Amino acid sequence: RVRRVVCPGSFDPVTHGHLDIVRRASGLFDEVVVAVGVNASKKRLFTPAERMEMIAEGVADLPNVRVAGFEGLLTTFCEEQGIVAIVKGLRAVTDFDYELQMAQMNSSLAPVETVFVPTSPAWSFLASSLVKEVAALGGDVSALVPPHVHARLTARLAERAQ
Ligand code: COD
Repeated sequence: RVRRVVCPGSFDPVTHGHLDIVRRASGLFDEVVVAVGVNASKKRLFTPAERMEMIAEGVADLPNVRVAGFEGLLTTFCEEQGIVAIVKGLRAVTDFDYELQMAQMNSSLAPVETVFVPTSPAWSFLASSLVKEVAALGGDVSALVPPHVHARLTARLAERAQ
């Protein structure tokens, strides 16, 4: 049986922290779906299509990884796609409370496990929101995201500043 898992998130934009988790999941499981949550009510810097393109470029060398969008409940997506587990990166104990709550809620909704992968120490402080904030204030985030993401981020922030 194919072990298909999902790495879900907003990925606005994808960072080295996300890509590290996806890469490690691709080594552990047969197939990985990186699923971009499309939640219309939230304000995002990038559209779902842009976020998916940036992820696709970042995982192009991983043949067992594909990118998808999902709307609504993650567990519904898992059931539709034959996904057996949700893979989440854990940065610190502060992530744990909320992630445990979501894992338990999700397993009450559908027969899906959650697997936690500890973040690499190099990326433990990384969050898309902080990357955007620092970049918007002129800080150098080029070491925190892949070059193609950095280029798009710089361009989008320049558009916004006009
Ligand atoms: N190192 C390691 N992992 C990281 C890092 C890092 N530096 N940064 C992020 N991650 C991992 C985490 O596992 C994180 O969960 C994931 O990447 C995605 O991060 P974000 O910030 O892009 O995404 P979130 O936290 O906004 O995504 C939340 C979901 C979309 C997964 C969640 O809201 C969801 O499942 N929504 C669907 C609706 C639903 O089913 N709701 C009920 C939930 S019980």
